Amino acid sequence: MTAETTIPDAAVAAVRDAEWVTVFTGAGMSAESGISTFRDADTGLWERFDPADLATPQAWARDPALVWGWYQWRARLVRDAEPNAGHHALADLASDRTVGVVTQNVDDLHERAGSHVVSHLHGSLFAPRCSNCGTPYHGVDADPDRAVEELRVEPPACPVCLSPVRPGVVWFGEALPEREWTRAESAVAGSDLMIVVGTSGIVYPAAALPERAVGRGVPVIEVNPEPSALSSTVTHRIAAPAAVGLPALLRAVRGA
Ligand code: BV8
Ligand code: ZN
Repeated sequence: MTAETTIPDAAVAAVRDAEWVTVFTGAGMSAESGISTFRDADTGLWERFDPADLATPQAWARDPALVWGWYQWRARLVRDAEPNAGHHALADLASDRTVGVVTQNVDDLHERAGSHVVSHLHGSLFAPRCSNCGTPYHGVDADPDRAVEELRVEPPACPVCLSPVRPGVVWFGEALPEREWTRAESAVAGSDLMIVVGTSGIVYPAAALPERAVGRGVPVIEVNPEPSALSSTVTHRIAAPAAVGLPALLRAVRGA
């Protein structure tokens, strides 16, 4: 992407006028931090680890060590990664307006860049809990740095009821945590601009949030190098990667 990323003037004006921005992000937000997305053909996580095998309650029931090992491996990749210029631009955007991040991502890169994350719709790699009694698990054996090379790692046992500890993420077929979903709905209902970054817009009910913003007459700006399932719905598109498009948008808003 060349230095002169095309930023529509109307998108710059929409950010300048906004007092409360909801930023809705997906896996593409973390791609330039070296974290694979789910559906990009060449690097997509899907290609190496079939979602039907792993990101479901059925996989967990069938082979908890394989599922636990995969999430521990992913947690270590995130721990070894850094927020990218896109994460930092979003944190900077909040210096002169209210910005709340609603993310589908299970990494902590927004937080590490300094953003206020209103909602982790699909949970977090860093919040393991008991698969039976739900007690949060803080044992040192859940430390991603302890993840071993091979994929299969036996999950720890809950100290309260001895059931296996599971990843703190939302699997396909599982309901989103009530609190996270309600906080995301409130953010979308109250904000006067939405910026959508790095999502293919095919995972529901999360993907319904930009549609709700448009339905409220709120401008929606999409930052994605490729068209997505949301592209026909959004108000403005910035066809650029997050770490290029978001800093360029911020520079344009600041009149740089
Ligand atoms: C549920 C955590 C019901 C785990 C994830 C209709 C209504 C409701 C549900 C459904 C429905 N239709 C189908 C369903 C079921 C399902 C679903 O939506 N399936 C899809 C595949 C069709 N939904 C569910 O199962 C949800 N639960 O509905 O429960 C229920 C209700 C009551 C009681 C019981 C049950 C739960 C979904 C949550 C699944 N968990 N993650 C884990 O991480 O392992 S979803 C997973 O996909 C990630 O969270 C990821 O974020 C998310 C979405 O993918 P994207 O983020 O968009 O990433 P993707 O790779 O697809 O796209 C990347 C994009 O980035 C691309 O556009 C690319 O161009 C762009 N990009 C690339 N590089 C860059 C970039 N952009 C910017 N910069 C770059 N550098
Ligand atoms: Zn327990």
